Order: sequence, then C-alpha cells, then structure tokens
Amino acid sequence: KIMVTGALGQIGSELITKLRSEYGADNVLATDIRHKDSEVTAGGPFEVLDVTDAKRMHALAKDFGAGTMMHMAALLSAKAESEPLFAWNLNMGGLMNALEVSRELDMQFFTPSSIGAFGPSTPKKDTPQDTLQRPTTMYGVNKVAGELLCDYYYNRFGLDTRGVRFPGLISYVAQPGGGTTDYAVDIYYKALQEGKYTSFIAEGTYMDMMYMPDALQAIVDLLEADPEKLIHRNAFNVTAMSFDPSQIAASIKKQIPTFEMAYDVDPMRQAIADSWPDSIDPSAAMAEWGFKTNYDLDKMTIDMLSKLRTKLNI
Ligand code: VAH
Repeated sequence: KIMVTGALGQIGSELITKLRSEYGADNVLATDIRHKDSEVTAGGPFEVLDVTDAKRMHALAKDFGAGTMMHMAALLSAKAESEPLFAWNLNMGGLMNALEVSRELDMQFFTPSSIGAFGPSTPKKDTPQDTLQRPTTMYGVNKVAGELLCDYYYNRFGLDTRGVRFPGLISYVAQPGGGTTDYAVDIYYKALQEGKYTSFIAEGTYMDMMYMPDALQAIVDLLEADPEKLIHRNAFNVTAMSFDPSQIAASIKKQIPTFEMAYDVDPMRQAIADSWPDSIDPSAAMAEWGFKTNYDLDKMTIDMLSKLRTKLNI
C-alpha cells in the first residue's frame, strides 16, 4: 500500500492515476494540503495533509497500513526563490517528517530530486551522475540537502530510500506551479489558445526535459528495481531530451504552421535556468535499473497538442 504526499501537484496528480491502475485504487492513499474536486480526490482514498504536520502524517500512514511513502509535496524553483524561508521550512521540514515516518513504520521511500541540484560550477554538458553540486538557488540547496538526507537514512537506518533527479517535466493534466521549466508546458496551452507564445526563458537556453508518461514509468521502474543492483540511490540522473525554447517552438510549428514565438525574458527565472546543466548523463540509471524513455520532442508535441485540444475543448 502506497501513501503519496503532494498528490494534487504536477507529478502527484498523474502519479496517483498511474499507481491506482498499477496497484489498485484502494492501495493508494492520496494526500495534499487542500482538497480539490478532481480525479485524484474522487478516484480513491484521499486525506488532507500538511506535510509539516508530522503527527498527522504518521497517523495517516499507520492507519492506512502504508508500506511505501512517495513524498512529492514541495515548492518548485521559482517559487522557492521568491520565498526562500518558506521553501526551506516546507521542503526540508516536510522531507524530514516523511523520512522519519518512513523509518518508524519501515516503509520504502521515494522522493524526487532535480537537475536543480546542480549549480554553475557543475559540468554543463553530459553532467555526470557523481559530480560537483554547488547550486545557487534555495530550491537547489533543498534538493542537495534532500539527496544527502535520503542517503543518510539509507546508510544509518537501512531505510530503502530511492530517488531520481528529474529534468523539466511536461504534462497536460495539472499545470506546474512556480517552476523554471514551466515555459515548456505553458507554450502548448498558449499555442492552442492564442496561436503564439512569449517565452520568459531566452532562446539558446538548453535544459533537460521529459514527458510525464516517461517520468511516471521511471518512478515505478526504480521502486521495483532489484536493490542488489543499485549502486546509487539518491538520486539518479534521468532525462529524455535537451532543448531550448526555439526548438520546442519549431516542433510546435510543424503541427501549427501559423504558430508565432516571442521572447520577454524574466531575469529571475533566466538566472535559475542559466545555473542548471544543459544536458545530464542518465547512464547510471540505465545501467542500474533499466531506465528508458519513449517520447522525444516531436512525439511529445503531437501527444501534448492532441490531449490539450480535448482538455481545452479546442
Ligand atoms: C522547476 N519543474 O522548474 C521544476 C524542476 C528541473 C525543473 O525542478 O523548478
């Protein structure tokens, strides 16, 4: 039985659907800080949970009989940069609570890290699995500290912690809130709604990206991986593609020839993007648990546009 925090977030909302179909709806407890009528709250067990409330988190996990904790609740990079103290308290306080509850109840543990765990002094191309990590954002500080904390709980307490460093994730169910790679999601909505998009990230800014179906499969594959084969744990580099705004615009133009792209760079989010790698090396994930992806940029664009046409009724 699996307990998920942040179940209404960009990853959480689709992870719940995936887990329910893989393991049965009654075996997945979705939790989030607020109740919002949705597939997540209607399709199976749901409880309101503020992850900074350790007592309630423990009670919910114990009463549900959860054997796996998937801690997805966090503030993303741009939001964390504008509210760094709140970000520290939520991102680190929530993580510590989730690790402690998992240790007390001997649960398997998953939480995502991010390419945001790397900084400007990290090699930018084919960023290695093991390399210098001196991020310059609060989000990155939270992610590096989180990786070290999860490894600590594995080495000190034997807790079965596993994680991946996600790239920018592109999805059509729940929009990301407060991320830097969100431009790559916004662009599809605006392409259909307005036929044009003004990017807050500059042309020539390369970042790793992945389509949500590949991200969800990676989580399931990692959690089901043979622990004997894991050399790393927190957290594996995973990526599907690396592109800049002009390349995703060109991919959309192949489907919507009249689509127009403009730029109005947001200095704060551009500075975050500039501090991250251009492309990371996922070979450790491939070697240790068979990580693979199915979507490249054009295949993702075709699927995103068709799914959004239905969702937006266009
Ligand atoms: C963000 N989408 O932009 C998240 C993610 C790698 C990017 O961490 O903050």
